[in-house]
Amino acid sequence: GGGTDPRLRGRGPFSPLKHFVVAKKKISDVFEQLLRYVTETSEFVEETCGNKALERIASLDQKLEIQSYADKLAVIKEVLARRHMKVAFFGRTSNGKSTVINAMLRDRVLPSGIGHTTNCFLSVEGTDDDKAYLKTEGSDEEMSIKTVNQLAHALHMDESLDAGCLVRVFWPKTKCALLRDDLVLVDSPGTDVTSQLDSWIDKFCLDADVFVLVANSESTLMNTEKHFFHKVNERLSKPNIFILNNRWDASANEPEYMEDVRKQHTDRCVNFLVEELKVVDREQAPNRIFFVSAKEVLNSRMQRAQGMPETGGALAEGFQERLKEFQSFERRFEVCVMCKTNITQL
Ligand SMILES: Nc1nc2c(ncn2[C@@H]2O[C@H](COP(=O)(O)OP(=O)(O)O)[C@@H](O)[C@H]2O)c(=O)[nH]1
Ligand SMILES: [Mg+2]
Repeated sequence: GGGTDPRLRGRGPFSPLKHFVVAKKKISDVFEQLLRYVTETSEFVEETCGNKALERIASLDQKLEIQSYADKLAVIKEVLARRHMKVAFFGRTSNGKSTVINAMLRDRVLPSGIGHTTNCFLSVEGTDDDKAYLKTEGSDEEMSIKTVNQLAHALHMDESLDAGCLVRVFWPKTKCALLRDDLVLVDSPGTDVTSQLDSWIDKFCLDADVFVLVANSESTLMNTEKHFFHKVNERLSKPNIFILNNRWDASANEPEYMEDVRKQHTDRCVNFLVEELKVVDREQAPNRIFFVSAKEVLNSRMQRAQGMPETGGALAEGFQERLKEFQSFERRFEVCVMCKTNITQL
């Protein structure tokens, strides 16, 4: 008990992951205890085997059986401790993938913006170190990064980085609650780069637990975006997919059309998930589709972190609703991640 677990800091009061972290800790403790008990038993039986007076306590078969329990428990303990969850973000260039990830991490971790588009995949994972650094594919060298601009620069300068390679960004766990739960977030170069679709799916998607399609609410879902998820769907059974209709702040400029536009997008997205991909049923679909402004959420969270008021005055009409919608996405997302980390997967 107690609310002092550092993994719980920085979470909202209703975060399902909070409960999950506690539950996982308890499960780990139970297995830890079991393992200790079995190991002790195993050692005791080991001793008795060489002792004539005690030989009726356990046979050799029983001794081996107990040893095999200890081995199994050791594996379970390891899996419980290590299980990384991988979340992959897709969508066309400039829809706001990097901004969504930054908003979720509550920090400008990844470079975003027109000039900062990269060809490679970027993963963000937590490190217990105090510093941020990156590793490029096939190298163990840790390049330290101090700012996002430095990261963007490093990515641009490194000509050995091919399209479709992976750069791993390590970010201090102390800075982001999500990273403390061993979540790995993968940012993709954009589904408009289609030539290597199949190899991408093999390399980055087959082991992803959750997919987030970052769509642009100012335009319609593109065929390239859909095509990508059709391909993923062929390879994985019922992938967990969320659709974020990002840049929804733009709708505030045309409030008279807002409801119509929202309904149009929603119908298309529901149709895509339910009829085309068949990954969720109609009742569940609304829990997978959200209208958000990642840019606003990131800005307000950064402002708040600096002790400034959350609404910086310059925010567009309807900001609070969009913020709430982003938060409900995060809650649904956390539930989804939790359900994937199931003890039955062991
Ligand atoms: N108005 C608005 N701009 C956004 C939003 N999300 C991202 N942007 C901007 O769109 C540009 C591209 O975003 P980025 O995250 O780099 O897109 P990516 O190529 O999909 O990773 C950046 O200048 C962002 O600031 C949003 O919700 N609303
Ligand atoms: Mg990007």
